[in-house]
Amino acid sequence: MIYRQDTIAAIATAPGNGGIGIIRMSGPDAGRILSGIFVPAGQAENPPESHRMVYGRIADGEETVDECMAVFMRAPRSYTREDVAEIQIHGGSFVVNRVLELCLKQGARLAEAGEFTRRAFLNGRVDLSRAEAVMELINARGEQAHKAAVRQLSGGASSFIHVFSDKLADLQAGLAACIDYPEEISDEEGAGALKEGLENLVSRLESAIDEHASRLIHQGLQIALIGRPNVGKSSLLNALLGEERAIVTNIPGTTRDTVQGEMTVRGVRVTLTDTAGIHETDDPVEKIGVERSEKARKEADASLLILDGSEPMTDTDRELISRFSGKGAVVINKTDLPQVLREEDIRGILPDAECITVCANDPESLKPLVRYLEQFAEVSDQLALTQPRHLDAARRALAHMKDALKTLDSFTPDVAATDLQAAQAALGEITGENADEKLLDRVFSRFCVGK
Ligand SMILES: Nc1nc2c(ncn2[C@@H]2O[C@H](COP(=O)(O)OP(=O)(O)OP(=O)(O)O)[C@@H](O)[C@H]2O)c(=O)[nH]1
Ligand SMILES: [Mg+2]
Repeated sequence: MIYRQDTIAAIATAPGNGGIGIIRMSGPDAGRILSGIFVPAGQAENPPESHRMVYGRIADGEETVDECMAVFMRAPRSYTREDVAEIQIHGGSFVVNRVLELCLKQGARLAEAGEFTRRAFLNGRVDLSRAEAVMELINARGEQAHKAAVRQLSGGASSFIHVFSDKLADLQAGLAACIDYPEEISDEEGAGALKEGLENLVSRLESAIDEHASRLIHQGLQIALIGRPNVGKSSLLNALLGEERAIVTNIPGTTRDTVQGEMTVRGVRVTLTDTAGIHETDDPVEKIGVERSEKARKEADASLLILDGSEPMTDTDRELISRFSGKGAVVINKTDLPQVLREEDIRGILPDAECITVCANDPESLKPLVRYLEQFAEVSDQLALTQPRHLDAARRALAHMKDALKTLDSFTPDVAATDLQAAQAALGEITGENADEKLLDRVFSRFCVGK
């Protein structure tokens, strides 16, 4: 594995102006470079004593570039397990870039995306799944995503994989015994015990691969609001979001394109898509809008078919109800007005329809609808594997284990042994025990520079 032992530097804070900007360096020359540009106030050592924040200034020759706080962390007690220096200056983008340039001039190399964390991994401070959790935590956009990242960062995925792969190793040892001592262990006897153990592991791994939960955590829930024009789709979107996101008028056809907004339900990010009212039209713009409504409905995890409770059912309503497939509920809106639409009429067309009544003008009336959405947002907070990359590796491991089960049936233990080896290798990709340069490039390219 290529590991360049040079000193890297990067801006660790987000681009743009901010209260504080941080420049970070890691590598054998971090201390030397820091002392080349840092002038501590008073009599402090330079580079400063390890793990001590020291006030001073950054100087370019005689010129003062900024006031700063600097800290030097001697290896191995640092994020990367190398010598690390961090400089906190005022967070203007010009000054931050200027200090970075000074570090580069003194011999540092500009870090690549995720290179600090990659070094932490290569130096054995964290395994791959914990290294990835750093980025998951930075990218978390909801409570559930945050919780999953913290679990992963504290070793949730790693310990699950370690325990699991130890059990798999026990089975591999048993299998090796069957292969090596065929006269002592009969095929039926050996394969029988192994099969039971393997079936057990297969079902454990199967329940750990929860695609739906992983999608909820990483992409959130997609909900489409559909219906004919003027039933109150945009009003409902605004009411759920608690803001005037979409234009609402009493003119049918107000919404011509999809409009999205985000809310949080049970810590899961929910994207609501308001759509153009579905109706027969020759208007080319409206036609595209209607097509987009259909697309939003198909792509959503669930849809809400909105009806106007104060009006009799129209042909379009009837058609939409009869075509309403997949997950979702029929929402009867405008309950503040005299009601002419009856739930029985809806169930006459769609017997199992889940009907919810609301008034978009009354936030209190939305509670049953929000409770309905909550059932789609349930995520166990015990999940060990939540990241798509981990699920992909676990799925491959599972497939190899199932292949091994089949080959055990046909008493070919040596083939099963190869399958179990492949399963172990796939699991090793999760923790990084089995990670090549390409895999690491793929993982760390998702990181930001400076992390
Ligand atoms: N009384 C009453 N009026 C409502 C309610 N919800 C929406 N409206 C009114 O119904 C009209 C249409 O509302 P919109 O939210 O624009 O309807 P839409 O389904 O988005 O319509 P299009 O964008 O044309 O497809 C507006 O005049 C709203 O004020 C409600 O719960 N009660
Ligand atoms: Mg609308």
